[in-house]
Amino acid sequence: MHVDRRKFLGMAAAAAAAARSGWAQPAADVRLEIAPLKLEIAPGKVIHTVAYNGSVPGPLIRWPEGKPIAIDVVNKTDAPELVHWHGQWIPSLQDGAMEEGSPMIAPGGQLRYEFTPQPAGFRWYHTHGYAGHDLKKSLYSGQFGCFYVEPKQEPGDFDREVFLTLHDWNASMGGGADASMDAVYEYGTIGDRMLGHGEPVRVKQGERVLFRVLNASATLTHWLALAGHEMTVVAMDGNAVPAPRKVAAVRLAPAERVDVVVAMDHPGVWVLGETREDYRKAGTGIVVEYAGQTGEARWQDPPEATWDYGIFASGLSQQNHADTVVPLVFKSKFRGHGEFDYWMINGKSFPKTDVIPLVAGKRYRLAMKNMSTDDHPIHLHRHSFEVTSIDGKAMSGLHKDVLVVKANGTAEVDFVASNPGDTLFHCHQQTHMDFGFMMLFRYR
Ligand SMILES: [Cu+2]
Repeated sequence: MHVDRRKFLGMAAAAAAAARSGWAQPAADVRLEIAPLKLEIAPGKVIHTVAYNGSVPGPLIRWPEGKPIAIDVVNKTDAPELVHWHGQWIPSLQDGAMEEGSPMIAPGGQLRYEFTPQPAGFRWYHTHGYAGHDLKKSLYSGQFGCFYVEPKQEPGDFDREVFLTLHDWNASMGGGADASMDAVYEYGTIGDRMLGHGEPVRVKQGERVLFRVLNASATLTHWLALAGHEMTVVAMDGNAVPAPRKVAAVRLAPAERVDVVVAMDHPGVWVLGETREDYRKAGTGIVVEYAGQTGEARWQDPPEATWDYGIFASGLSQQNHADTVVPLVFKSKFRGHGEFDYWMINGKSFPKTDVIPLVAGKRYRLAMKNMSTDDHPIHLHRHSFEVTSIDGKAMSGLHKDVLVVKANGTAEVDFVASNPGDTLFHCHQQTHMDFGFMMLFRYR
């Protein structure tokens, strides 16, 4: 279903008229309050951050596909804010990205977002503010939450559903292997606690548990495994994959989601955590405890893990033809020791990147070439795309809204211009998006 722009504007005008005349608006379906929070992630370890409704993650929003929702957001911080509804096909002004024209919410102010959640699946919401050198702001903070858009019919081949969010805390600038700088962190959490300091996920033998996992880190890619178990990947970025596969570990770049099903067939107390020991020690993990089992949570290294999106895709047979190919070349500009690099798309940094005009209804192919030594989890707003090739290998049927384009690699994704309005494209790595790695598509 396409969004009717006139209808949307009409609703906004009616709301404005109501406000002027002093009528009370009907209560919103959801209310989010953005406010400072002291978050204790382990005894004595307190993070000073900003979050939604005093919790990390913010409240799970679960809402039927196609049913309009009204969400009031109140900003109780001293900086302008906004909320982006990641992965949803909604109008630019409701999308929560200032680059697309969505309004900011002034300190002390309030804004009602109104849209019709779609498509069904695991989406999320988060601030889309600028952090720059302030590594406490935007996605370095606790401003994120899960948004599950319920399909009309839930396949539901599982007994228990668990949402997990990964986040990294207390960022500072640090040196990478080369001379370039990036964010480094003191702690990691799944949910609001470090490994060993929160409530375990409690399961029973014989259950099939569906984990919906979001990497809400501002900059880090995480690898995750459940000791003693394999996981079947059934969806990526909330969309069912054509070829569900069993894997020993999953890789999640910033903003990516996976839905994995685990057959609980190995009783014990286990660690579901980062595959790398230093990250587990920093806190990235959670305990999974079978009923009736006690003792110290156990970890086992999974076999050497690799990540290949292609194994979850279909072959070539259903591949569509794109009307227009848009070449995008990613490069960095080293700015000296102790400073973040600048990022360029086709030789230009945002806001000087070209605005690319689209024609509604056409199918576009983004042909991306990463000429840098960093991976880039690229994200397209307000649309989903189909991955059509990675490093020259063609594929079809894999629908996502974030895709890692590997260092010195290539990738192609197709999308149909089916949701008119300004559409932001950017790297979801905060130090990249804040330093030039953004551009806009525009169509009416
Ligand atoms: Cu990037």
